[in-house]
Amino acid sequence: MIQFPKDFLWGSSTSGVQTEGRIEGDGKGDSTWDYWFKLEPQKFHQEIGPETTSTFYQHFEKDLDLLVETGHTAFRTSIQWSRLIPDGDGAINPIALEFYKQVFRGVKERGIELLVNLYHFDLPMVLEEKGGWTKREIVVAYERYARICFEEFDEWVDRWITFNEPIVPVEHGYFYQNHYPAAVDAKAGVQVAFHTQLASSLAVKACHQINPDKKIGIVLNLTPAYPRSQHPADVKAARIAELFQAKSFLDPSVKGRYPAELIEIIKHHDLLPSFEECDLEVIRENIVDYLGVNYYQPLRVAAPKYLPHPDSPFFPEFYYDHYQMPGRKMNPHRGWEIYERGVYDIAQNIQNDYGNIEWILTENGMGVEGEEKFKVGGTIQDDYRIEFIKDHLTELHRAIQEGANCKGYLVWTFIDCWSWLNSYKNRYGLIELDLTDQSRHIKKSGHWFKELSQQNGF
Ligand code: BGP
Repeated sequence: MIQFPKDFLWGSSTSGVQTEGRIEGDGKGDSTWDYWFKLEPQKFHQEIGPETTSTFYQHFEKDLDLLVETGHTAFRTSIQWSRLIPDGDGAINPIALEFYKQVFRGVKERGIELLVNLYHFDLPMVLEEKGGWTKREIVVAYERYARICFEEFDEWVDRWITFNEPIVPVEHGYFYQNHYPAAVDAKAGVQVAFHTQLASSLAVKACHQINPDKKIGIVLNLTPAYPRSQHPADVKAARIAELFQAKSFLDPSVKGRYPAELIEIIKHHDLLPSFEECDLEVIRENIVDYLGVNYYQPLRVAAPKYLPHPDSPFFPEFYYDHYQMPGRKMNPHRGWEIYERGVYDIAQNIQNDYGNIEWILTENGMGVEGEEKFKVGGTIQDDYRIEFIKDHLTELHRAIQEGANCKGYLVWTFIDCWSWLNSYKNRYGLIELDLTDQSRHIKKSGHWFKELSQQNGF
């Protein structure tokens, strides 16, 4: 039997924007997702937008009971900035304030550790219209929003999170066009990344000022970049891919400074962001207390085959090609590689290069398209998901035995949820959501997860 340390946390992660939905009179303002869906619904899988997410707003009490039924000892969700402060930096929406208080109180009443994230890809549209994360004013608005959250909800929140996967809106908003504003603009992207980091560091500072004992962290999608081979050109490609993908937020968040090589590359392409000297001091002095780590699939790269066209706008892929390893293990239902060993490697990296800072595996899971086909006798028999979780936990356990400072495992996700442009395409839940009537049905993995949690291992 694989046994985890005492008090190891078992639970799941989700976000406000992916679960709450919207109802008449709730006072919520538009986020970039609400706006983009109105503008271009065809971009969203089956044209299902964020207002139709899994109705957690109305059903949260029952959903919180399901947390207990599936053995949760920890739960992570996010506050929607556009719900709490509809125009981003103006008045607080009293209905939202009450809603989040009820939810957070409800989690605590059930004896569950609560992790609350302030930002899961969702900016109030009013702020986006003013230039969003490209403008310095946004940092001030975010800091104010963060302070309001700390002051209003601190008594229920065990751990705060400043941002979820902050590199994702940079990549997809300014390079690959899967997030609004769907631009191709490296200079803006770098500025957005810098402002996001500064905002995160300021939130850490504010949190500690309000409650010095409270833990605050950032959630990063960390994966080592695995080179195709040990050829120096492949190894260099992997090193640079990791600078962009992971270290761009990992180093300033945990070490308080940016990697010198990343700064050199950014400078070389004339992409340095504008900043003030005191910003660097804020980043240096306000490192996180812990890390959340999301891990789904490895990043494999090779040295680039071609030189970029001299007129091409800058892309990180000037430095590496994505690489598909022959014979890789696949999740055919999502099209992602499965590489459990990645968890161990992440743990080693944190242990050896990041001072063995405390961390929680905050997202890991298996997305499955067309999951209804695995339904037998009314229950989804998701043995593949159980196996996926077990295999990753085995690697995590190995790392903990070797000294990794990991305090918990949160699966993505508890009830099947809406996911950005993919909408409801890939199902990840321990609990099935029937979109026709919004009913919830515990999957085989949900029952198994309860045993896992109760036995603290498997
Ligand atoms: C993570 C995000 C989640 C969720 C998950 C699954 O990166 O933090 O919000 O969307 O990915 O993604 P997908 O539904 O695209 O498979």
